[in-house]
Parts: sequence; structure tokens; C-alpha cells
Amino acid sequence: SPSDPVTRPEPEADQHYDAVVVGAGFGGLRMLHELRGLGLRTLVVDEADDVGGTWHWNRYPGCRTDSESWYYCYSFSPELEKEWQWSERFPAQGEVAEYLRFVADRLDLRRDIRFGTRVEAAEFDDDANLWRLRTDVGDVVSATYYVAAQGILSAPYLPNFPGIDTFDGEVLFTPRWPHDRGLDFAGKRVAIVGTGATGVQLVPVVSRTAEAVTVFQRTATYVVPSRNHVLEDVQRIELDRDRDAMWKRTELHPMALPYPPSAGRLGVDLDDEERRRALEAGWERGTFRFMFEMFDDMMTDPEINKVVADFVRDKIRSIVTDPETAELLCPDDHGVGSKRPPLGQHYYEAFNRDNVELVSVKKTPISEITPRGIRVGDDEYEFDVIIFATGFDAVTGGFTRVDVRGRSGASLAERWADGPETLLAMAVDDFPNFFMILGPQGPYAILTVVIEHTAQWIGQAIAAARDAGTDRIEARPDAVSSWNQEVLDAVAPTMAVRGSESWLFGANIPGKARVVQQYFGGFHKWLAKIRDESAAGFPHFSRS
Ligand code: N01
Repeated sequence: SPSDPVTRPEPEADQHYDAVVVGAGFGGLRMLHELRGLGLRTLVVDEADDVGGTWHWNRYPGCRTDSESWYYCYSFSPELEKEWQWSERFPAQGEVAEYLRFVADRLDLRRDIRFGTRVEAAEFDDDANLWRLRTDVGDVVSATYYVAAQGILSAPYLPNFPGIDTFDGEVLFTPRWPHDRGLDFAGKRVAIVGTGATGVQLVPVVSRTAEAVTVFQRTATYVVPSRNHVLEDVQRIELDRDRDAMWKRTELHPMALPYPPSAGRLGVDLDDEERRRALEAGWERGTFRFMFEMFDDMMTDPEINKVVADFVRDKIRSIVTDPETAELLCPDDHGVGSKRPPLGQHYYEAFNRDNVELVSVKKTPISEITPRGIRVGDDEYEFDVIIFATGFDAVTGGFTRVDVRGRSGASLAERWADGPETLLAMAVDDFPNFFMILGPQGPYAILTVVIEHTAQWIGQAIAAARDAGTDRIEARPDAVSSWNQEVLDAVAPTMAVRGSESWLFGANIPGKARVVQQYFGGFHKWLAKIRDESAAGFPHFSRS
């Protein structure tokens, strides 16, 4: 896949640090700041040539957040919050990347970051009580603590389409969008493969400049309007005033949103007209709140879920003028909220343009990529550009891409072959002094808020070990098993409407164990648990 060349640093001689952090995105930067505060000599390593993580790599047309800007940022520093002004409700990729560069400069983080370097392997040396990490440029870095901060969406997934290397035109892969590519497609016939959150953002923007766009859709999803808008000064003043209270509210919410934690009503208690009115109001408001503040029984009662699904299908039919296209865009094989809902900005409307065509590859899949284009059954479609928006080996993939080996010599990938197991998404038994930011089995919630609490908690765990006169801390196996059980129990009541066909269950990667990847019991419950753990002196960890 196309990617940009980065300037590779020369390998350095043996180097020891108190802590090494892999990844210089939202999580890694926050962790570096926390570890510095503890006085730990810390090195951050990142494959990219700048900070940003996800926001460095995913620079495809239309890429923007689906969390509102006022909480898609760090909360630990009132100064940083005052100095930075977001321009939109859902900022575009460039603005988020700029924000992270601003934070890195403002906190002088770059001097501890080594760019253009990928960590390939990490092994725990039990006798020396340290991690040895090997990079692709040949460095060996050792550290007492190792924090993996690759995040949940850092291992891109490109299906193994036959003939993919034979295409004569330009191939673009959204998570590795070349920095010098630009976003213009004038005069080009463009294919977009994939209609997850990435495809949904691409379609309206690419179709503005391309001569023709053909969207290859395997599974239709429920796309909710984002209702993005520019932020006015008056809104900023209000948001500033509310800031402390807002962060407090995120702590009580199952998704870490600063909004009421429940709809406060059951769909089953309302009549048809009351439900319809609620749904119309929710659709007008848009965003995730349409789903999560609709009816409290939407995720557990299949009939109520169907009411919401029918409403969205009717909206699609009312927006898309060609009835055949509208039907293809209507999801019919999973419930609302069973996949992470993409937020759309004129997504369905884009299919009313003369230059946009939809091809369903559900019954007849893409059989091959040819020198001229894409073959589906007997039809060959011709293109100048093919854009793959086919997702990620999500949640575990970023962590297991590194050959991490614990005390017993077994790797994380081997350990998680039948599904991930962690303690509260941050630690794993047999892997002493190893922590993860946004590890598997973490809350399905706003990630910037999860990162903030995780980085603080990891700092507290390390500080507690040091206070106890040791530099060793490891999750207890029984505690890992019991968190695993809680994760499975939490998702069970939602299975009736959930299905298991997305990355949330490992279902998008051939051969990957189909096990829930995140914790659906609520961010607020996870937060209470991690706070109890630190307040009690980390009883579910051993220190020898
Ligand atoms: O990836 P996806 P994504 N033939 O896995 C299709 C976050 N995110 O990058 O559904 C044909 O959701 C696949 O089809 P199917 C967000 O958390 C956030 O879009 O498997 N098609 C699907 O349509 C999101 O959930 C934002 O049947 C094939 C698509 O490729 C997560 O990232 C923006 C195929 C992959 O969709 C992942 O989203 C973007 C094949 N062989 C992403 N294989 C924000 O708004 C796969 N597909 C912040």
C-alpha cells in the first residue's frame, strides 16, 4: 500500500530508560506527560514522522471526528484548554493533527520522542526485571516499564483481493493516505470500497470533485446525521463556562459523554405517536445521541430496536430519490447500534448526485482487481483510482503487531488467540510492568476521556509500586479471569439485537476469534472499578 517515506534515524547503541512508550498519538503524548511528572526518564517511539497517531495517518478526504471537539481533547490542563480554540463542532483531521502538534510543542514533548522508528519486538527479561525492545532500525532499548499506546485502530486491514497489484491506475488506502496526494479527483473515475465510518465520510467529499464515483457496499449501515457546524464565539463562551462541570458529567456517563446518562424512558412504555415524535427530535439533533438517548430498551428489546431501525430506513427512503438505490442503502441484517454507527454529513444525499453510483457486493462479492478496475461476477467496472476503506484489525491488532513476550516467553498474540484477556484493559498477567492505553476489553466510550483516566491510573500504579519499594507490578491471573467474565456478561443482554458482524467482535478479520473486543458495561462502571483499585492500593496486582 502507498505510504510516505520517512527519514530513518541511525540505530543507537544500547539505551536504558525508566519507561518506554510506543505510539505518539493522543494516548502516548498524554502518557509521556504523566511519566515525566513522576520523574521517570521516558522515551516515546513512533513509526510516523510526527505526532498524531490515528490523526497523522488517516488523512483521507472528509476525515473528521465523530466526537464533539469540546471533549475530544485533553482535560488535565486548564491552560491548554484556554489556549486552544476549535473551529467546528466535529473538527477535520487537519485540525486535530494541528491540536496534537500544538500540545507536543507547548509541553516540549518532542525531545523525548523518536520518530520514524517502529518497535518490532519486546521481551521481558525476568532476572533483570526489564523490557528489551527491538526496533526496525536495529536499536535495542531497555526499560523498566513499557506502555503500549498504539490505540484501537492502528493496524490497517486490506482484504487479500486477487489481482490487487495488477491495477494500472492509482490505488489509495485510507489509513495510509500519502501526504502529498491532496484531495482532488477532477476528471477521475473513482471506486470506493467499504462503507464503514471511513467510506461514509469519503463519499460526499470525493464526489464533489470526481468525474464519477462508484461505491462498493457489502453491508449497509445506519448512518446518523452529524449536524456539524462552525463554532460561534457565543457557544465557545458557554462551553468555557461549563468546562469543569462538563468533565464531571463524562464520569457518570456509560459512553463518557457529557450528557444525561440515560434516555429516562423505555420505548415499550410509549405509543407509536410518542415514539415517532421522540425519533424525529433525535434525528434533528443527530450524532450518537440519536441512538444512545432514544429509548433505554433499544439495545435489549428487539422490537424497540426495530422501531428505531424502521424509522432510519424510512429516512433513507425519503432522502434518496432512486428507489432501488434507497433499498440497497437500507440495512436489513443487523440492529441499530449493533455496529458503531457512522456519522454522516450529506452521506445519503450524495447518492442523488448524477456522478455517484452504488454497487452492492453482498450477494456477489468482488472477485478480483483487474488492470482496468474491479470485477464483480460477470461485470468489470473501469476506474482511474481505487480507494480502499476496508477498516482495521481493530482493538487487538495494534498491540499484537509487536511481538511482545512476557515472563514465560509466550507472546501476546498467542495469549489472545481465542480472544483478548486483560485486567481492566490496562494490564495482562505474565507481562509484568507492561501497560496498555486503550487496550482490549476497555470501555466502549469517547476515547479521549478514556485515555485521560488510563494515563493517570498507570502513573498511579507505577508510583504505588515505587512507594512500596519495588519496581515490579503484575496483574494477578484470577483478576484477569474475573474481568474477562465481566466483559462477557456485560455484552450478553444486548446480543439479541447486536449480532456479531463487525470489528467490535473481531468479525471483520478472517480467522480472528469472534469475541467481544470492548467492555459494554459502561464507562462509568469501569471508571469506578479502576478508582477502587488504585484507592485500595492495587490489590489485584502482585509486586514481586
Ligand atoms: O472500517 P469498518 P472503517 N469486500 O471496518 C468493507 C473509526 N472511525 O475504517 O461491513 C467488500 O467499519 C466492510 O464491509 P462489511 C470508527 O470507530 C471513525 O470505516 O464488513 N467490502 C465495511 O463496509 C469506525 O467504526 C471515524 O460487510 C469489504 C468497510 O469495508 C472504525 O474507525 C471515521 C471487504 C470497513 O468498515 C472503523 O471504520 C472513520 C471486502 N472483502 C473511522 N472487506 C470518525 O468519524 C471489508 N469491507 C471519527
